Amino acid sequence: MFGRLVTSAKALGTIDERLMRCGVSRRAFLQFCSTLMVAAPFGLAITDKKTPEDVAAGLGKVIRPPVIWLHFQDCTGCTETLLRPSHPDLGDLILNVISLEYHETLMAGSGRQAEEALAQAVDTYSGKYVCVVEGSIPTRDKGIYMKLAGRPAMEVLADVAGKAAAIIAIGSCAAWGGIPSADPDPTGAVGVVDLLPNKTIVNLPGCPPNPYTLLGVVLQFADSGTLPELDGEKRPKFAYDRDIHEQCPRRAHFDAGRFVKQFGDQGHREGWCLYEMGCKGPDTHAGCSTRHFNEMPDVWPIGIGAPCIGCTEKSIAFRVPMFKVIQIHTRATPPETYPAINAPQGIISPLATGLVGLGAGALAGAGYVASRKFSTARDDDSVPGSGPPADPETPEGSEGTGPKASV
Ligand code: FSX
Ligand code: SF4
Ligand code: F3S
Repeated sequence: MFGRLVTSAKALGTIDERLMRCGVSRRAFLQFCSTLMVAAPFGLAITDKKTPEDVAAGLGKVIRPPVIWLHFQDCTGCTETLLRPSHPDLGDLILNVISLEYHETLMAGSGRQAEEALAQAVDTYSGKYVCVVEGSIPTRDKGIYMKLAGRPAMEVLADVAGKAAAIIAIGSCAAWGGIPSADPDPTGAVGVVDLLPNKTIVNLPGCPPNPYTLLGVVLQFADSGTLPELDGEKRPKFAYDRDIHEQCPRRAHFDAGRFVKQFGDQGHREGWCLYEMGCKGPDTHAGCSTRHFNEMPDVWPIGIGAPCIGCTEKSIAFRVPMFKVIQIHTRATPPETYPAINAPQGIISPLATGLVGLGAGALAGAGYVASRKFSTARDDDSVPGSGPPADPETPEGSEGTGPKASV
C-alpha cells in the first residue's frame, strides 16, 4: 500500500481554497459531488456520506492531488470523456479539483518545454503524485513504434510510473492493450500491468471508462492514501462488481424473450433486448447501465440502441466479434428456457380483452400503450393500434415476433 499523500508543495492547497480562488460556484461543486456519489455509491470512504453537502465538506479539505498523465497508443477518448461533460463548468471544475501537472494533449507547451515540464513535475512531486496512464504501450521491436523525446514509451513509463505514489491505467488500452492490441497487433501493444507486474496498479478499463470512476479513485487516494478494493482484474469493485445485464433497462425484454432481430426493425425502435444483436452485457462487468456518460440520461451504448461490445472485459472487447451472440455465463437464465414468443396456443379473443379491459379499470390506459408496443398480431382487432405494418418491406421476424397472450 502506498503511503499517505503528503504534500510539501504549498502551491497545491486544498480543493476548497482552489475553488474559492478560481471563482468556482458552490452549486457546481455540489453537482460534482452528487455525480460522484452516483458513480461510487459504496466502496469509497469519500462518497460514503448522506448528502452531497457532506461529501463536499470532506472533499473540500483534501489537498489537490498532483497528477501526471502519460498518453500512449489510443484514441484520446479517455481524456475526452473526462473533460467533455454536458456542463462546461464541470470540465473546469475537474481541472481545479486535481492538479494536472503534465498532460501532452492538454498542455500548451511542446518540444523541449514539455520535456522540461515532465521532468520538473516528476522531480517536484517524486513519490507523491498519481500517474495516470492512457493508451497501450508498444513493445515489439524494442518499442520503436512510439517514442517521446527520442525515448520508447516503455522507458518513459518505467521512469515516470516508477516514481509515482499510485498508478492508474485508464481505459482498456492502458489496462490490457485495448484496440491497438487487436489482431494482428502490429506494435505488440500491452497494458501497464504487463510491463510493471510488481507495482500496485488500478485498472479502469472501458473504451472509454466512466470519468467519475477515475476521479473517485484519485480523490480517495488523495484523502486517505488508500485505494479501493480491487477485483481479480485489478478493477475497483465499486465500479465493476456487477454486470451490465443485471441492471439493464432492457432486461424485462430479455426475460420476456423479446429480441431485436435487425437494426431498425420494430423491436429495435421499441427498445427491445439487443442480445441477439451480439450484446455482451451478460458477460461484461461495468456500471454503465446505471451510471451514464456526460451526466445525461441514456447516454451509454445500450441506451442509444447499440449492443454492449464488452469494452471492459479483456477476453471480449476487440477479441470476440462485435455482433457474435455469446453464451450466457451469468445468473441470467438462458433465453431458451423462456416460453416461445410465437406460442402456438392462439391469441386472446376480443371478448376476453374487453372483459379484462373493463375489470382492469385504471390499467386500461397502460394496457393500450403496452399493446401498441408489443402486439404484433397484424390483423388482431382486439388490440388497439395493431394492423398492417407501415412498411410492407419490414422483414419477417422484425415485426410480428412479439408475445401473444394465450387463453
Ligand atoms: Fe480511446 Fe482511451 Fe478506448 Fe483506449 O479510452 S476510448 S481507444 S480505451 O485508451 O482513448
Ligand atoms: Fe440489456 Fe444486453 Fe442484457 Fe439485453 S442482453 S438485457 S440489451 S444487457
Ligand atoms: Fe463498454 Fe458495454 Fe459500457 S461497450 S461502455 S461496457 S455498455
